[in-house]
Amino acid sequence: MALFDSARFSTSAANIRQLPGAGLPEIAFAGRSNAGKSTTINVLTRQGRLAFASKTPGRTQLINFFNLSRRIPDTKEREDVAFLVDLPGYGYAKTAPEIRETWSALVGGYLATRPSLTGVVIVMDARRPFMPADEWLIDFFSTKTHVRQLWLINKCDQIKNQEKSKVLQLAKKRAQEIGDHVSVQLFSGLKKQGVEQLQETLLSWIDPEGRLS
Ligand SMILES: Nc1nc2c(ncn2[C@@H]2O[C@H](COP(=O)(O)OP(=O)(O)O)[C@@H](O)[C@H]2O)c(=O)[nH]1
Ligand SMILES: [Mg+2]
Repeated sequence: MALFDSARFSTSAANIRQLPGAGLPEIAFAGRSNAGKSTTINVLTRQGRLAFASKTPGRTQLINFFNLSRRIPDTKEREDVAFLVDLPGYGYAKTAPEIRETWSALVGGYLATRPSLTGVVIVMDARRPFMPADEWLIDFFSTKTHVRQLWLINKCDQIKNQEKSKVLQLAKKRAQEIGDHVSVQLFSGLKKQGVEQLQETLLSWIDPEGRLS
């Protein structure tokens, strides 16, 4: 989808005061360090190095904003329509206490107070989905029905087909119990599986009335 190809790095924030002014819809990518958030953004936008997929877990302690834009009809100008937001990962055992504190002030502060937050993609490793920190996030948003959730079960190339359908079925049942604002899908950033489904879901969040296409 052209909208996602338009993604460009916009800005970074190391603390809550550096966050850009809220306005256009924002889709945040949350999850444990190393779950594949950055890879997912790269695959979604078809840009190999947009959100640098670091091999060193827990290293990126910045919130990175990427703008999505479209051409204004009948002009050569472009306008921003939404942002993808790559959040620093949580719950990595080696993380030093001071980094943890910075993390909760920054990510916790962003997630709890951002008025333009349209949806959260919770990226999980299919081999160990729904870890305590994921559950915390799911819980936090469960009654906030204006914020959509997508549980992205990533690295599904690492599990057998039988396991895949089991994980998906269980997760779907839970999502339904929470409400219509929660959806779930299997994904592999490595094998680029589930990319179209991801794009469709995110587009429906940004543009529920189909005005952009
Ligand atoms: N097997 C497999 N590895 C993946 C997949 N997605 C990401 N990875 C790897 O997992 C590691 C962490 O990915 P990254 O995107 O940096 O995770 P982040 O910390 O959540 O941003 C990297 O070595 C990626 O190559 C996937 O779908 N399958
Ligand atoms: Mg990352």
